[in-house]
Amino acid sequence: MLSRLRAILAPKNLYNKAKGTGPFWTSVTGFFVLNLFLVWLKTYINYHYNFSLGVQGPIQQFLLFLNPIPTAIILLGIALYFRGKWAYILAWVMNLIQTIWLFANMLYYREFSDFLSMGILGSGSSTGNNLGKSIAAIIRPTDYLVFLDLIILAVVLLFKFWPIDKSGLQKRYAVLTTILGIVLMLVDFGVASVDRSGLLTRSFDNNYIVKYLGLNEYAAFNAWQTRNQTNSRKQATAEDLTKVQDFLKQNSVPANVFYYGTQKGKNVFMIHLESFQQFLIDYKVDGREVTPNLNAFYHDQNTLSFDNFYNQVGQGKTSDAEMMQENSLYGLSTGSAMTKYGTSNTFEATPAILGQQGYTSAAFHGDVPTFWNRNNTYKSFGYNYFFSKNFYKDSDKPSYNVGYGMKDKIFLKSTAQYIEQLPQPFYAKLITVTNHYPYEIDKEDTDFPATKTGDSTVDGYVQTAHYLDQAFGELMAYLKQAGLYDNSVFVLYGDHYGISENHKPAIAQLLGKSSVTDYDLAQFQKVPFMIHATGLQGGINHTYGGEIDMMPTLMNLLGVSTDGMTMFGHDLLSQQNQQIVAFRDGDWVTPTYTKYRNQYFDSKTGQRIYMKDNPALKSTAERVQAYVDDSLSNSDKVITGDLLRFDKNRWNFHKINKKNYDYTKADTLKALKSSQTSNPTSILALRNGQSTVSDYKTDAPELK
Ligand code: GP9
Ligand code: MN
Repeated sequence: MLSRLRAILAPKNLYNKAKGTGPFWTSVTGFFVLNLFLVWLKTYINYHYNFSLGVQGPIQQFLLFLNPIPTAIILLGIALYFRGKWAYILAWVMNLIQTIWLFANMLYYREFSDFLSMGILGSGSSTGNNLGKSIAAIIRPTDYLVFLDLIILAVVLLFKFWPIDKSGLQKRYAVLTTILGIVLMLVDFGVASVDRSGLLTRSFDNNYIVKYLGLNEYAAFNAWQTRNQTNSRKQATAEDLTKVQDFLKQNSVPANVFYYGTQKGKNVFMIHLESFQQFLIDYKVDGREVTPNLNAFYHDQNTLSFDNFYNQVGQGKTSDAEMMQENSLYGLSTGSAMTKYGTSNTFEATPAILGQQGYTSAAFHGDVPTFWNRNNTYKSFGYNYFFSKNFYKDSDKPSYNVGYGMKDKIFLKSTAQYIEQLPQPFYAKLITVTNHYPYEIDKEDTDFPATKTGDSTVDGYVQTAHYLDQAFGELMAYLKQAGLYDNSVFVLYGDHYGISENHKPAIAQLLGKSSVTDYDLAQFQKVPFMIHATGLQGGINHTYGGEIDMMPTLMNLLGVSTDGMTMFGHDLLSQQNQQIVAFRDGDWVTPTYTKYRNQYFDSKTGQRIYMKDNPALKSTAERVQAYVDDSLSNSDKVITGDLLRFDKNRWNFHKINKKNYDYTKADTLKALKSSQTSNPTSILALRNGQSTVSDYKTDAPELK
């Protein structure tokens, strides 16, 4: 049997023993061509089946077909410079390297609708464990097929079915092959640049780079971009900051005098609703409200509820939402800014600003402190305290955890012991996590019906959202009991989508539509933003905005002057708000037009509109796009150039010294304790040390 196979692959009569050469397909060149075909084939198949690149028209189709070839030629072509078995081994290894990159991106894309960046890979230690957990859940057996050829080729080579061509290729042919690869790459890039100008300079979307240039070029581009960021810090000057601030000044809007300062001095609860989308508000399954507590809160007359509020995150997901919420700076298109710049950069963040107004600040999260580099970034943001998982009793118990961290009900109940010790006024950020992909929930934690779209990653979403809602309800009941309700402002926001665009049929079913358009997908990026305070004049507010606008809106309500602050958002209560919502990839929404995936829609009707028959769209779109591009790139400059380090004496802000912050458990508990006498304004101190923890009621079965 084996010898038959061998005979078919390398028939003796075609094999020249003296020269050590056989038929073409057994030669080094033959092996190179075979690997080239295989790498192209699997990449091209996956372009169609695993990535949604939005390919339109024959030029893009052509580029998609072509773009796996140039780098494959260059990489596999390295083998041609070698002789004998090394040539075969190297070709195989080059196939393997490209396949691993393809495979990793297939999995990553399935969940995040984006490609892996060096930033994400570089943040491996801070996000790796949880990322790994998600990947295990999304892998499909057929994914491994990309390795099938490698296994077969390895067997064929190991058992010598493939006779080694010892003669090798003449050097000049190897060089010519490399040149061919480079020429094809330039052709690809040339055609791509005609179809899409500024592809690399304005690249807000990794999908574009892959669609036009290919997966390997994307990797190289991303690595180059990451290196540039290191250099751009070195090159940045104080003048760069002045330019950014001039741009911000030109686009600034005045606060709303009716609201300005009405919440001065109150505690602030910043409640981060994980993966929570706006469509969940008032949504029902089998006649039951998914989120009755949040719905009541949303419709409360003392709640300002924004119903045209969009998430604006990029690859950094939660961390981008936090970056916007705390700093009014966008995340980066190259991966989490908190992970890459959180440790080293200078920030002028909300906790630090409020800290200088007499506030105590604390962040609470039921996950490990390293995730998204929070343990370092929060110091740069000026958080006095960071209570992460290890601050909570039994937090490692398996039954207390699901998905990415502690179950919300247990987590929020466990925060009470620390909240009651915070000197007032305080700024407390509570980051929930149970409503996180893949939306797992233990049976005993829910009696809520799953949806029946048949998409297993979607159907649990309403159950975990319902659980989050109950946890929120319990927290609010406690805060009322503990006397913290009336003197606090509650800010609630959803950080980003819960259901990615990869689940279109399920999304259509959830929305009760036969199919979804790109306009629907843009709408699907809406998340809740609510501000509630006793006595606040509330109502449903239709102003268009996004996460970037949270900080200025809050600052004005608290009566903290925003003059001189480097913020890219605008107060959503300002009557002169321009209402331009920028997405991280350069798309945008305004009350009139929506640009999504390079298509334009009427924001009110969802009708697709075309520039050629609509001059009004053309002029507006140009103006809006220019603003969006400037806004994103100026924000990027602030982060990549670490420009706030130059912000000297421009306004009344004192820089944070990260060394003054310490989140170890022992020191945190000590500091909290001594604050009870040095600044006795906490609920606990005001009650002469009588704890409120027993006021916290939860129906969490794990705590029974
Ligand atoms: C983990 C949590 C999840 O700590 O904040 O982050 P995400 O995956 O949503 O970006
Ligand atoms: Mn999140």
